[in-house]
Amino acid sequence: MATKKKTELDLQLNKDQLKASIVRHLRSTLGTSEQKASPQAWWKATAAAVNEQVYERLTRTQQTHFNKDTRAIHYFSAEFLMGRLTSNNLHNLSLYSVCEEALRELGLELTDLCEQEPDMALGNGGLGRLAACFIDSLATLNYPAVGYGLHYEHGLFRQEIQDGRQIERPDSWREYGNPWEICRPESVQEIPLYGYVETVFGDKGGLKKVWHAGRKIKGVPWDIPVVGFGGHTVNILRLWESRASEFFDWDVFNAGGYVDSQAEKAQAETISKVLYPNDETDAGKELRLIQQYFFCACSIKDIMRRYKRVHGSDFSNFAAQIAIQLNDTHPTVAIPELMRVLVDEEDLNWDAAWTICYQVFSYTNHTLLPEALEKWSVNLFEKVLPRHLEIIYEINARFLGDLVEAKWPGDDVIKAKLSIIEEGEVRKVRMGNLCVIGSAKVNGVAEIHSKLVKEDLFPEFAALWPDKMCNVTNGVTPRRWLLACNPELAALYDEVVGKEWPLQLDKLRGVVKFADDKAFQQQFMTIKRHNKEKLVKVIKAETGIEVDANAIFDIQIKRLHEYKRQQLNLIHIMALYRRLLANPDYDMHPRVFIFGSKAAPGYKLAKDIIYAINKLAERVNNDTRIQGKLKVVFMPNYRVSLAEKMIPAADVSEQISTAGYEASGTGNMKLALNGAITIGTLDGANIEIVEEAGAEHCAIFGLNVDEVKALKARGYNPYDFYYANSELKAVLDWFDTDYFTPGKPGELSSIKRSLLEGGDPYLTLADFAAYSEAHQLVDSWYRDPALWAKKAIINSATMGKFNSDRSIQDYVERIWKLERCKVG
Ligand code: GL7
Repeated sequence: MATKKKTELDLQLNKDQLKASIVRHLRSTLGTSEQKASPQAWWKATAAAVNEQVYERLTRTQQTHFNKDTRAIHYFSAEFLMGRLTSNNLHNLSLYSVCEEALRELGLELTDLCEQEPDMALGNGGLGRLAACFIDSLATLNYPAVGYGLHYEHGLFRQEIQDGRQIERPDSWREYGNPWEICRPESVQEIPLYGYVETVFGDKGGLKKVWHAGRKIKGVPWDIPVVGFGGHTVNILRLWESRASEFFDWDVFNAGGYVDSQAEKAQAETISKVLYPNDETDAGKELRLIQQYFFCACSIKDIMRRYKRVHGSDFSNFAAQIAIQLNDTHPTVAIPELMRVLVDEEDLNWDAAWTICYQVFSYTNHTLLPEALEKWSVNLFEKVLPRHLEIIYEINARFLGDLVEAKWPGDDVIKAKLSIIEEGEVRKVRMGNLCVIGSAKVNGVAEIHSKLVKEDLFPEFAALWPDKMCNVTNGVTPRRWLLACNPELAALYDEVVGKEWPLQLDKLRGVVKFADDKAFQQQFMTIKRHNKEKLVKVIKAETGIEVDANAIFDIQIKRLHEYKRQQLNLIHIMALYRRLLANPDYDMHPRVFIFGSKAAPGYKLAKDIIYAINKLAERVNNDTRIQGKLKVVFMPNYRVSLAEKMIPAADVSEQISTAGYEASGTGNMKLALNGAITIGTLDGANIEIVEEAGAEHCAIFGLNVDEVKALKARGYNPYDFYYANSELKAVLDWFDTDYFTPGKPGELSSIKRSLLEGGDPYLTLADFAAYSEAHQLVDSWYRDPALWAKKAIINSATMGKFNSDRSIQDYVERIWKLERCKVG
């Protein structure tokens, strides 16, 4: 105890020390002075001062893990949507208020300095943000873990809105330097690509495969320290940047082809240039396959290097030491890569190598959408990764020949379905099948989703391996998504349930007994009010739109996709507008509908929906006839740091996907945790949110998964709903006029067409009437302030299950079998 205290004291800075450190860094690291320093320089000096603490703990963590030779989880993900790190790191080191005071004495506001930090937007949406929450939880729970991914030079595009339309601009998150990353040239790797495979005689007799690469790429690792809450464990997120390797550079250069060598160099460096902006779809592009292979191969080499440092070439401990989680199918190529390294480079026989592989990997499925299950053409694979294609054929032959044949003798239909290779005009490698075959465990991300993975997506695999499929419901880190983003509510919870809730979110259940308490309700709603007032200012600054904090703030924030049904929200707002125009006394509490959403650049209809929301906003917000009862706001460039401002201010959370399509959702958890009431379908994690909060405290509407399936099976005809509901018909017909786009009729017609001629694949019209009723119910609840406060409090207080620490603990128990490792 005495020694523990000493180490903590050693590390804990006081205000004066931190202040001195910031000023010292301002001068010695940033080369400026208190008089001249820009806010940007002050932010970097602050980060440098914090890093002194971070690095000390990082070193201790690495030494402890090395000395104890611990088993570790390696989280492979093409995306880590980290957002900003300053406030997060300060909170996790318990330095936030110390830093706030130190800066105040220097005449600076910490919250202003935090605004200097660009978001690290190395992800598209939920999948990437989940990876970021998970590495936070792993460090917090003191598990040895490494995140592995790509060091994209440009993260997700910056969205500008011009005349209502989305314009994509490059994101340059590290243009002026990023204080949180450390380059590690000592751990550079070289990665082969292209070329051909030769069969030779091995040293020990027998045949051996040698892959002669056509090109080699250098992988440079950048480490982002991941500070656990409490500051004990600091793990790393290791991101690989591609560079031209000397291997080909010099060859071409010496042959006199300097310009060609420059072209190859540019191509090599293109690999980690930019994040693909497609959410839930696969571009099928060569560069994307190369990106995936590049970061997986670098990471496997890195794991090997570390393993061999201790165990040499004895691989008998490999599976006991190493667990690798594949975040979706994007890193699947790691499976044949590990086989290649073990068989071709380490000379293990196939069976020994496969036994290791099979135990090391597990796979998380994040979506049922067919367009997101990656398939690569065999030709492309053969060109880029010729040896891997051979290995995949071998895995497949053994799987079909042994396991499938034993279970379903002579059944070629099942074989065709389970094969890693899809036959057809263009033969394809099915990465989903490879993942399932090569993994010890396969999990979905919410109860209903995991059930559908088992029953609809991979039923034969589930029959073959009944224990392989499991569920781990997603979660979010309460440090970022309550403690840091909603400081007033966090302080209230500290008072009422004690300060342990950021680690034990279930403790918030202790708040439920105050849900009817008038004084508590008032405190809770005053905080909500303050958060709304702050958002009012942000909205004004970002869009020029004036909104009233007395209105209901109804928020839909997520990627734009037809299955998420922003178009349902849109047509409902149009219906409300019509009701108000038809009857100025139409009885409704004033509402502000707020959207935040990026569309994939090539997703035309999604972009049209953004345009329609903006055109509707222009019309509605400037129409004095409706007396300010309705406002529509589209917040440009939705990103993590904007989410942190919007979520605490939400009254209503829109979670309205077609049942069966949203694997989990995580925004739904963040909004409810901050006291928003969910309007939602019985989809993804909404189902579990309702279970926790109680059905009476959520506004659930629409078709459930079985009803969606049944309606589709019967044959859904959107015209049935169009003709049967005169309001719906009028709203859809409005899209063909120039009411929202003066002088340009038809500019919004694509939306109507998709909902009628297009067959409305996501059943928007089928759910419209129920959705409209749910809104009326929410409106009636809001007019009773005590009732509303109670529901909001209960929602927030019952979200303990959705702590990402709980998700990680589930992964540990069901899949990873890790031990915690206390760092002194
Ligand atoms: C997603 C799911 O759509 C989303 O529902 C889930 O919460 C998230 C994390 O598990 O994963 N799948 C996916 O491909 N993307 C997601 O956000 C991009």
